[in-house]
Amino acid sequence: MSTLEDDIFEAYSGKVIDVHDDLCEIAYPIADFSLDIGGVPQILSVIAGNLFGLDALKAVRLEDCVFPRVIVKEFKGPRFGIEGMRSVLNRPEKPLVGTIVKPKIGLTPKGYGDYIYESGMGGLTNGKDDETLVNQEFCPLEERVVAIATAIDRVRSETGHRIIHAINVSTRGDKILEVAERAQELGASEIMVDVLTAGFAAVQVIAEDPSIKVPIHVHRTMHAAFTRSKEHGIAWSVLARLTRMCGGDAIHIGTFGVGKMQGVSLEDQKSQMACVEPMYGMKPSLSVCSGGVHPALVSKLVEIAGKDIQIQAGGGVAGHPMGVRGGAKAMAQAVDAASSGIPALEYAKDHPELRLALEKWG
Ligand code: CAP
Ligand code: MG
Repeated sequence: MSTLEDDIFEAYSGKVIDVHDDLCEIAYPIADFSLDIGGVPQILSVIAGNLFGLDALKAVRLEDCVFPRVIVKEFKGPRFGIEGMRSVLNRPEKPLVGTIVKPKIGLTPKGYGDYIYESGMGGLTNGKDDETLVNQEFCPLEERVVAIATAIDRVRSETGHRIIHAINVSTRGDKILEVAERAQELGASEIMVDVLTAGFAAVQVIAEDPSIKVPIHVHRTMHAAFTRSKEHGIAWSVLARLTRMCGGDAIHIGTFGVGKMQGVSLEDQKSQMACVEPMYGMKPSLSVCSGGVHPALVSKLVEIAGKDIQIQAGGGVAGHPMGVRGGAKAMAQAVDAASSGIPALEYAKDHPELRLALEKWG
C-alpha cells in the first residue's frame, strides 16, 4: 500500500526517462513549475539548481532542455525577431553586419557618435555598446544616446542607409525599465541587456513593456563560467532558449569556433537552433556571432550559420588600416561577397578595403 509520502513523491518528482552512456534524460511534472509568479528564475531552480553542488556528484552538465506548449505559452518571446529586425533595417536577405565600439571603454560621447557615423557611412547595419559600458563618467549614457542618434540620423539623411545601435542599460532590477525608457526617449534605436549579470527578468520586463518600441539585443557576458567546461555546467543552448522566451530579439551565440572566444561548433549550432527552432508560434531570435571576427572570417561564418545571423566585429573594424570607415566597408563587402557566393579574394580585386583587410587578417 502506498503512503501519502509515496503519492507525493510519485506526483512531483522528476522521472528518469532514458539513460544512454553518460547522458540522462529527465522529465518533470508540470505541477513543479510556478509560471505566473516564478517564471524563469523558478524554472532554473528546478532544472538547474542545487544538483550542481551535490557532494555525491563529481560533475554534471545540463546539455539541453525542451519545454512543452503549456510552459512556452506563458512567454511572449521576441517582438521583432529575425523578420522584425530585417524590416527595421530594410535588409531582407543578407546577414546583418555590425560593430562593437572600440576602444571598448574610454571614448567620449562625441568620439562614440563619430565612430557610429563612420560605421554607418561604411555600410554597417548595427552598432552596440560593449558589455562593460553603461553610464561611466567619461561617457554618460544620456549624452551617448543623443550623440549616436544624431550620427544615425546623419547617415540616413546623407545616404538613405539605415543603422541601429544597442544601448547597454544593464543595471539593478528596479531601475532597468526606467533607464531603457529614458534611452528610447532620447533616441536609442535598440536596447541591450547583459542577460546573465542583469537577469532573465531584466530582459523580460523590457521586452514586455508596451512603452518599449525598439528591438532588444542580448549579450551573454559571464556565460563561460557556466558553459566552458564540457564536464560541468550549463550549455548556452538552454540559456539562449530561455532568453528567447523572455523576448531577446538578437542573442549572442558565439562564432562556431571561428573567432577569438573559446567555442565549439556543435555547441553553437545547438544555440542557433534554440534561437530559431519551431516553438509553438514564437518568433525566432536573431543569432549574433561576435568575438574576434574580422572580414577574413565572414565567408566561413556564413557557410556554417547561413544568412539569418548578425555578424559583428569590434577590433575587426577599428583595426583596419584605413580606419573605422574602411573597416566598416571591408566587413560590409565581406558580407556582400559571402551572400552572393563570391570568394572574398575574388571580390577583393574590385574592393580595396576588403583587399587590405584580407592582407592584414587573411
Ligand atoms: C567582441 C566583444 C564581445 C564578444 C563576447 C568583445 O569584440 O564585444 O564581448 O563577442 O563573446 O568585447 O570582445 P571583438 P560572445 O569583435 O573586438 O572581438 O559573443 O561569444 O559572448
Ligand atoms: Mg564586448
